[in-house]
Amino acid sequence: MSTSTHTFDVILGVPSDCSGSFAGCQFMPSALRAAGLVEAVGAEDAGNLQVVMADPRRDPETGVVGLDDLLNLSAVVRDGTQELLAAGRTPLLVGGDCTLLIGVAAAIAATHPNAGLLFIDGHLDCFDGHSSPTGEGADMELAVLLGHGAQPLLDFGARTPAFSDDRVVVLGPFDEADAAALGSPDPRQFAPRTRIVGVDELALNPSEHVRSALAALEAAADGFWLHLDLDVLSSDELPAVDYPDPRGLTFDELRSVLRPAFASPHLIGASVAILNPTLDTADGDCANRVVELLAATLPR
Ligand SMILES: [Mn+2]
Repeated sequence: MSTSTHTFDVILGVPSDCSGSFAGCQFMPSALRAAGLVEAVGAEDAGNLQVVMADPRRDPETGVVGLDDLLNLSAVVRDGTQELLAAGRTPLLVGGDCTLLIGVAAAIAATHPNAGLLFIDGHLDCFDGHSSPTGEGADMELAVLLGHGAQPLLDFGARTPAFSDDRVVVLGPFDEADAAALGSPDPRQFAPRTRIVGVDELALNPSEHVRSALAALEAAADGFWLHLDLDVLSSDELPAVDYPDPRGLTFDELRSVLRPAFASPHLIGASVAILNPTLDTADGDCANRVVELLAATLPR
């Protein structure tokens, strides 16, 4: 296949599942490789980090599931990412789940201290350990990066907040009202300059919203990391996710968001998370669609 691209030069798997019960996301890196990820991205495959979330219990102090495992995982992700960023590489991290961002943010603080974050997700991920219905780290990592949440997770970072709020743009959440009803803190309270474009608004003009997100990041930050939680897609488009919801984007809309972001000269790296291959078809339809999405949106 002559489809290689040069946006990313190395792929690193982070086979985590933050439920601590091996619910399936830990298979995402191997499922995407089987679907042709490495060839489609045209990057070196650096294999998987050695991470495991094996404790499904909520920490009694913080309410966070598998807190010690999550801290260990974050250190491994930080070290692995920092080594690549410090060497001038442009990595694509493949989760796993969104908790990988806690380690990524610590690596960015060390190597690109003024960088920002383009966070594309169907959920706000701004619960804390107590308000989260599940206690899973992937319910709360964005709040942690913005300086709100369980103290051990905040203390893990080299600085709090990991990202200044004017350097964070959130695209695609459809759960703002649901999250608020469940007691999720509104990130505008502790990170008022965070730009949040909900899915309905985003879907009206994805190209224009990503253009303005990239302009805001360029003005406020020196480079940016892109994080893509695949549950920003409607579950009609990509059903193999842990919390399926039809309210998300179409593939066509998401391609419009990703293309300019992947083409930006300010991109320092990216992560993609939340495909559960145990919920996919035997032929890996969803894994194939995710690889096609990347192949269709990376510049070549
Ligand atoms: Mn997420």
